[in-house]
Amino acid sequence: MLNKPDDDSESVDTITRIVAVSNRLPIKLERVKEEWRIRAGGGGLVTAMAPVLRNRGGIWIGWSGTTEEVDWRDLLGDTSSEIGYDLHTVTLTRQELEGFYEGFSNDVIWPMFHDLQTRCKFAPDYWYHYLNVNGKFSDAVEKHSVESDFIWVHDYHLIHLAQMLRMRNVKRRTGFFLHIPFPSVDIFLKMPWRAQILQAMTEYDLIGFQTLHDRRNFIQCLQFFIPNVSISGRGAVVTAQMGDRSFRIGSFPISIDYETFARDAATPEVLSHISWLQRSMFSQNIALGVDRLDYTKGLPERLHAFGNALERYPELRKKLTLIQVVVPSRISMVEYQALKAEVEQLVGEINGKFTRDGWIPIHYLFRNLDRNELLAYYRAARIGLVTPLKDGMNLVSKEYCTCNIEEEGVLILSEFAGSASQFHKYALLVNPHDIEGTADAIYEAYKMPLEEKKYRMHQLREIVKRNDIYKWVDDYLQAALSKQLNDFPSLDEYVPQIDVDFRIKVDKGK
Ligand code: GDG
Repeated sequence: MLNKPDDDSESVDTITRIVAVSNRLPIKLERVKEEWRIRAGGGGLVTAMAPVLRNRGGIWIGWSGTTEEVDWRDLLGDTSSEIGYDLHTVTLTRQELEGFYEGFSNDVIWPMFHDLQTRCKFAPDYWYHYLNVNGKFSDAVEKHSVESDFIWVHDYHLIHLAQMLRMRNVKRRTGFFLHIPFPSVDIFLKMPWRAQILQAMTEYDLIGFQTLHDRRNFIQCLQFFIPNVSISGRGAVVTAQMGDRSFRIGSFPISIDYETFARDAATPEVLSHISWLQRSMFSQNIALGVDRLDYTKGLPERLHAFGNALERYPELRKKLTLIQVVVPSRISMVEYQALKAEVEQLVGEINGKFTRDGWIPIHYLFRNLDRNELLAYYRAARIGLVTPLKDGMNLVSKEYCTCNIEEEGVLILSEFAGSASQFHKYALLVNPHDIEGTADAIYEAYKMPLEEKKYRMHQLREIVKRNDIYKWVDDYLQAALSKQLNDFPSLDEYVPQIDVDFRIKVDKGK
């Protein structure tokens, strides 16, 4: 059972509604000439949260994705009624966005928590913007939620939310989930605002991490900074006691909707895409990388490893083609532009060196794929190359295995991806910094007997199937509230999720 909270906030038994809070709302906004278009967003978090929120009176609070001043009320009202839960926006100015999002979130916490502290820009201004915007989010939570709600805050942009609520005496039960890794104490010590960040995390009733490793790092930091903390319990969720306050700390590896991915990968549309792919490729053997443009994903290291494999194992030439999909991300930031240039230069060098007789070693795509295209690549690829320098979990590794329905693919996985804690026995684990070691793994995967490939891939797919996104939600809610997904009452009849496409005229007066 859950420890009784030390304040008099709502008992867990009476909580019937979830309020999800994340930096971005689960919608995609597009301005097309004089119109705003809103589409329901995709992605793991939306898939995971939608069943908890939809038709259960749930709420999602987040930034709309634009700094333009738009009156969202009508439009979001319509969208809410279609998707089955309410959306509320937090508006941000350009300056706030730069300081809070691009600055503190993405230039301090993101590199620091991925062990890349030399990339951090510790600008004092960022910190004040971060606190200020967390304050804005807590205003929105106070305004739109009631005491019997459970406030589920997602990710590193909003670490201070529970603390701000408590400071304003807004009584809510709160949970936090960190989607990215948590660093070791030696790295965390470098953070100028380390004590404040740590203290703010302890203000939640439940803090969730992706892996036991992240949870251990966090607990070690707590014990370093807060001498009177004691930890009790065993298993995935333990209890921390600090004076008369207690809270829980757990590990909850996030996942994907296995059934939907596996089903969609088997459709005729995906199959026809695969035949097109195989006709247009010189070689039948595809190695695949799918990553957001980010320096944590190990893109240059992977390209070096592929080039090294072609160099040292000539039999791979004309036989193995790498398709590298890079999804544009944070492209306004200088370091991301530099990374793009580096990746493109490397692709050019490797292709320039090894291209022969119509075979091009690396097919490089810098864009978003549509879903069927992505699933076709996953299903067709004989090698999945997932080699981040550090990753909270990495959903691509899970999607690749799930969609590889012929079970003839091999997953090459970085030991620094969170998913390695679940996949270590059946993937080929590599240190992404070890160029020759990764090149050897590519060759090993290429040469692996079919029987062994099938055995390994089957085991990997079983792991994802048993630990899907619904189990993740259930485990988190169980730890937070001793409830499961089905315990949240449905207010209405089930309404299937609709891919909404709303339009709103741009008000030129604003
Ligand atoms: C953060 C953490 C953690 C990619 N390309 C396309 C596309 N995608 C989708 C994939 C996948 C998602 O993007 C990427 O998720 P990851 O988990 O791999 O990475 P991050 O974006 O860094 O996510 C990470 C995650 O949060 C969840 O907690 O696992 O560690 O860093 O779902 O499918 N989707 C489409 N076209 C593409 O071209 N449609």
